[in-house]
Amino acid sequence: STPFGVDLGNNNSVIAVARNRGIDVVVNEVSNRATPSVVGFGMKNRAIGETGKNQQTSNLKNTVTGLKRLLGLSTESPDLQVEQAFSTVPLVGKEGQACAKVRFQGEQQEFTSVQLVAMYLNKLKDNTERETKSTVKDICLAVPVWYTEAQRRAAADACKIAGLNPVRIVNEVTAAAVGYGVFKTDLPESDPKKVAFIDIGHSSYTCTVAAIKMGEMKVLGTGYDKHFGGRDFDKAITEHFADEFKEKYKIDIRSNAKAYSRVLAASEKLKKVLSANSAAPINIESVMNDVDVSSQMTREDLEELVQPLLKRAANPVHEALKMAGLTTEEVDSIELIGGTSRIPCLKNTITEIFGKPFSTTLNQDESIAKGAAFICAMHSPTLRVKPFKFEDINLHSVTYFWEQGSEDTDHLEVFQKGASYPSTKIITLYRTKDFEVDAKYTHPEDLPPATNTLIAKWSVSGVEVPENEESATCKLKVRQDPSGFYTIEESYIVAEKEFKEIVEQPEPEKKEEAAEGEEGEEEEAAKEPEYKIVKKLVKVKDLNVQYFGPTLTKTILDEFHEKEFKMIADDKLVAETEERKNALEEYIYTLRGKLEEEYKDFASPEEKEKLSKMLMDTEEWLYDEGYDSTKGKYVAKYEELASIGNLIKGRYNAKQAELKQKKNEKKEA
Ligand code: ATP
Ligand code: K
Ligand code: MG
Repeated sequence: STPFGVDLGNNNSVIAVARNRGIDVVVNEVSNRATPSVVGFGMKNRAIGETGKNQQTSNLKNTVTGLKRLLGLSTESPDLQVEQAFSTVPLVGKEGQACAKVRFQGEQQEFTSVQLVAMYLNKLKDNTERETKSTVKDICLAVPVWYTEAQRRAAADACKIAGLNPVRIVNEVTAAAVGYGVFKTDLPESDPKKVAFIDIGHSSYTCTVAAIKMGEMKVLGTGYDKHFGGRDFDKAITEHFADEFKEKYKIDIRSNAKAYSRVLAASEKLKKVLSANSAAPINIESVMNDVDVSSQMTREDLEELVQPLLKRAANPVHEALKMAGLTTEEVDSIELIGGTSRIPCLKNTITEIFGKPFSTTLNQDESIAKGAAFICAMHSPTLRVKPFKFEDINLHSVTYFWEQGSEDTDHLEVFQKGASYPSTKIITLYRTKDFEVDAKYTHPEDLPPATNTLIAKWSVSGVEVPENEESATCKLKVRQDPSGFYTIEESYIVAEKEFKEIVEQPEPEKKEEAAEGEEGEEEEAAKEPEYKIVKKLVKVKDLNVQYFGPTLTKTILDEFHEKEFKMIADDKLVAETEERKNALEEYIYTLRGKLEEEYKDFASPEEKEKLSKMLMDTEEWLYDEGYDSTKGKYVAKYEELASIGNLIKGRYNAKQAELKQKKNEKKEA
């Protein structure tokens, strides 16, 4: 399968693939290099990506946005309220999971955040397979650095429902930094360069500081503001105009979802214009109550409006630097990515924070997806990529707990905040029976509110105490894996075994001297090497490790997978039905036209009369009963017309061929 990297953006997503020639961004069905992160639900089918975005204003109540923010969000989380404020779809809870409530295929339905992201990923996959004419199975998915274990697991589950194999979940900015390290040709060989990467997107702001040299990258520190992005700028502008329009036109767009959403869209546009111009207009016809609104904003107005936001830009940078143990002076280079980093006052703010200008080596919009595709390729058994080593940084200390046995403690902080991952540790426990292990965040107070402090539970079974021993020595291989998941990779019992080992004889130095007199003795010693008995710990039995964590069970994954592919089949059938209907309609018009022109001498008057009537009847049917019919009926009607149409066409074509031949014969003569 083609290595596939996805930058799942809250606003739009970028996909890239790795091929022999390199890493390419894949365009979508309308040749855009980014696809709106939108899932819309209709009477019959879903509209995902571009089509969903196109239908958004006319289908606000059933168009789900903010997929990435919803993913894996618990209903207890205050962030659900934040997202509800940006969403036009009611967000509800089902068994603790955030769901969107929509009307689909004529019924009220609820879809979990994991299902929604799966729908979207499936669309991206489908698009990539079509564009690259290859199959896509393995995926490296980029997610925000602030995703918790539960959110990362939800991301992996969404991939699985979409029929994808998540070979790695990677932090977005880490993926961009990998891309930087892989493609930049002038990196130092030894003393690594310190680079600060800043990503300001639609909904969040991240600063990641990394040490990079040829073939190697290590994340040193990360800071973020989860609620700082382009959408907050849009909201500030919209709220400003909401007040202005209330005063000026006596209309309250806040009371009208559609009006508010139109002003929001216009505000985003205005914001973008202001990135390149010093002033920009806003004009919306009949925004509500038949009122047309118009106004304008200058770059200074905007800057004034977003002052409270700009003040928050420094904190994530300082946090990242603190974690990295670096000062702004020690940072060699600053890279800005993400759509919102195009805003001039934000650029100035970043420059002020560091006290130096930034570079633009990376493509603002595509570097995350490209880095992710490269990482996916690193995991591919078939594609060979340039060797590159990289390590990310752990943001939360994690402690593993067990029921105390004969060891002197019942827990151990295994992974520290600020340590690098992937990383592996071995824990030794002395057990007489099967046991359980829990992993928990060490400092719940550092976590987003409503995060479950329990990361996972494992039950380890198969423990047998070896003969002549009091307990089994159980080894646990605990790992923070490349995706950042806290795991127990394996567990096994070890026991001391005795081994006979040859004692290495030091090469006798006095060989030459001894050669004279004590020949006999020397020879005998060489023939029979000396042995010693050594005791070694060896694995004597593998134990069963069963994981219980925030993932969906196999049964539910299978159920969701099945549902998803049923919806895909429905979408496909709707698209094909529409296609056949259009084909029928078009055939009626062309055939009618030709019957009066080029075919007119090739049909008998009876045929003409019969066919004309059929064309008229079918046309009437199309606008009446056949307006909303089945694919089969459209095909049948088409074939009915074509059986006569093709007969006439055949005669016409034969005549044309005959004329052509005559012409050629004349030429030759
Ligand atoms: P996130 O990373 O937060 O999940 P995302 O990856 O979808 O979101 P990006 O694609 O990096 O976000 O950026 C989208 C944001 O950038 C939008 O809010 C958009 O309005 C903003 N944006 C794009 N172009 C410009 C511009 N020229 N000036 C100002 N803002 C812009
Ligand atoms: K994006
Ligand atoms: Mg982004």
